[in-house]
Amino acid sequence: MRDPKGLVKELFQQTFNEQPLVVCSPGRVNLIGEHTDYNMGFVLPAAINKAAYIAISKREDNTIFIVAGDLDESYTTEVSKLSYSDKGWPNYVLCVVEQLQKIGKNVGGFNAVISGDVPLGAGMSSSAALECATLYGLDQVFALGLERMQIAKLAQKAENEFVGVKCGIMDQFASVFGKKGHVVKLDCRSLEYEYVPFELEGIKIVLFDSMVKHSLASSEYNVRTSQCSEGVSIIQKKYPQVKTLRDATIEMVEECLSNESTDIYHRCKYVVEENNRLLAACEDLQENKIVDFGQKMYETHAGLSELYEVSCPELDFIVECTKKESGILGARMMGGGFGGCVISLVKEDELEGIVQRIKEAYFNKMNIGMNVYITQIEDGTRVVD
Ligand code: GAF
Repeated sequence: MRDPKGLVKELFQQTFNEQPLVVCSPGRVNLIGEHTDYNMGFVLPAAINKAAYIAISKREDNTIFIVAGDLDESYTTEVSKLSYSDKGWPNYVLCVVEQLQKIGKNVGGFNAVISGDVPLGAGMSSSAALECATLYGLDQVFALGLERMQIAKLAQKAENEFVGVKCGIMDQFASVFGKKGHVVKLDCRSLEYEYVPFELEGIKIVLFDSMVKHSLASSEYNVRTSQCSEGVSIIQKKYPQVKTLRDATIEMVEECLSNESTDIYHRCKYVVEENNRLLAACEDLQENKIVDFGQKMYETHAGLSELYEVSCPELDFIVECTKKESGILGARMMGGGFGGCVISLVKEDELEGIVQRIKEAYFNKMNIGMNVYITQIEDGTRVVD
């Protein structure tokens, strides 16, 4: 694959004969705290060294001219009459223009070239990355005066309304606020956050990409958000102070939900346990107990697979393979589920053999060639040279 930064820059110069502003916004990993964001709990993501790139400049008229660097395709529409495209890809740019218009930040016409190296559909938030890059680029060229938090929120709204997934704010937040060498402990209720150093001597964050994305992914995501709300409504009858699952305890879940539908009980139990697990995992990190941290990643996977039921045979198989490797400290499915990646913590000196064995086992079992990404934690949305 071509370096996406060089690609957008070069293609922009060739197409529009001028120098653009180039912005990148990364994909993310999440160490622990899955499906907790829309339940107002905590998450522990980080921005990584795979990102969406946009080369952008203002036009004098009202035309939006977008080029997809990787597809050799382009799309034009008018700012005053935004029309979405059947091609799909231009819409990730247009949906944030629409969000800006809704809050009275009217942008004029612009030229843009987009590309990126965040694998699509692998659960590393490629769409959030592109939406955040576009918002940041528009903010810069039209001097809109947006704050980073506003960018993350607008991108989340675009995803909710345009893509139709009632996602929380984790992905957009991580992309915008990421910091090199750190994970972000984000409280999704108050939006207060703390950078926690995450540079573990001799350990790499490795993603094993299952290369599958089952079609259930977005519909089941919205089912999970509703099941959590239903659980909250039941708990509230006895405990009116519980506004979201963040406010519920395990005891409340047992008392109010264990005789309700098994699905609701299991979903809520997982979320409350996961939030507690994340808080304990952060203490592990502080005390440098990385083995305990890794163990909690395995517990998260079990919860996501058995209680939250968002895993799939491919992800479960990869996690089982990781358990056979003494050089892997912890692993679990990452993101919304039903495909995408398994995130793991791997000892660097055993990395090569481990990757080879897991790839081979996965191919033998599933007949699928897997991609493996060795990630680095980078800064969030930024202008690049
Ligand atoms: C997806 C969503 F976009 C996030 O908001 C989050 O809920 C995640 O799934 C699960 O933790 O990435």
